Amino acid sequence: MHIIPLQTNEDNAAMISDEKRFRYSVSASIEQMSPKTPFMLQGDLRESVDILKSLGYDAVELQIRNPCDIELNWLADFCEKNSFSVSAIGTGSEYTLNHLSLTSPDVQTRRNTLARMKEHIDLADYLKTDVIVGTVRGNLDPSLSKAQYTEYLREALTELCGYALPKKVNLVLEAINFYVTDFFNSVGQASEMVELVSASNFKVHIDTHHMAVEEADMIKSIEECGGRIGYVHFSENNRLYPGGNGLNFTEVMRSLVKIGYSGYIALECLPKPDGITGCKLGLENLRKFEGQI
Ligand SMILES: [Mn+2]
Repeated sequence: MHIIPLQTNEDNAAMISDEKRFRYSVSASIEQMSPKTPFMLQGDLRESVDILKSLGYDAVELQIRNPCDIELNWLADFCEKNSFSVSAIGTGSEYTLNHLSLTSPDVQTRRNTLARMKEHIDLADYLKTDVIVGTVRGNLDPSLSKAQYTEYLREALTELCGYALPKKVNLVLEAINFYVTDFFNSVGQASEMVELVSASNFKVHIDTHHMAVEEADMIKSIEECGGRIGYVHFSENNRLYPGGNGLNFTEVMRSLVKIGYSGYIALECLPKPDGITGCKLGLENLRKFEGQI
C-alpha cells in the first residue's frame, strides 16, 4: 500500500511561497457612519467597490445594517466578471444600530437576532462568503450571569453554524478587546468558544488592533490558535491603516504563513488621512510587508 505522507503547514506555506500569500480586502460600510468608525469607505457600495478594484484589492468586506434591504445582484455579477470577491459580511450594525443581540435576556430579541443572522447567512451563501460574529454577540446584561450568557451564545452559535453548514458558509467569532465587548476579548478566549461549539464551519477571527490591547505576545497567540483562525483584520493599534503607526505586520504575516493561513486580510481602519488615501497606503504597505516575510 502506498502511504501518502501528511502535509505539514510548513509544506503548505512552501507550496504557496511563490504565489500571492493572502488576498486583501477593505471593510466598507454601506451606511454613512461617523469618521470615528473604522471604515475607510462609507456610503455608496458601487463607488467603494470601484475604488478597491482600481487600487488592486481582491475583495470588499460588507458592513450592512439589513441584508434584505439592499439590491446586491450587481455585486455578484461584478465579482464574477472582475475576479473580485466579498471577503466577509460584518454584522456589527445589528448590535450598534439595530440593538439586536444573541445574548439578550429577552427571548423575542434573541429570536429576532437569530432570524436576522440567518438572513446574513443566506446573503453570504449567495455571495459565496462568510459571516462575522462580532459585537452582535451582545454585552452582558446585568440580569444575566456569565454562565447564562455563555449558554445563550453557545446555543445561538450552534444553531447558526448548523444552518450555515449545508450552504458552505463559515461563521467567524472575532476576538474584540475589553473596552468594546465584555467577553471573548483575547484570541485564546475566542478559541475556547470555538472549541465549545465544535462545528467544522466555526472559526476564530483575529484583529491586530484588538490583539495589541489584549495579547501579551501577538505572534505566540496566533501560533497557538493555529488552524482555528478563519479570518483576519489588520489595523494599527491606533486604528490607522497598516504601516501608519508601528505594529510589526511583517512578523504577523510570517506567523500566519507558518500556521498555513492563506485567506483574506481585511483592513478595518479609520478613514485617515482620508479613506481613499488610507486604502492606497494600506495596500502599498501590505505588499511591502508581504515581500519582507
Ligand atoms: Mn475587527
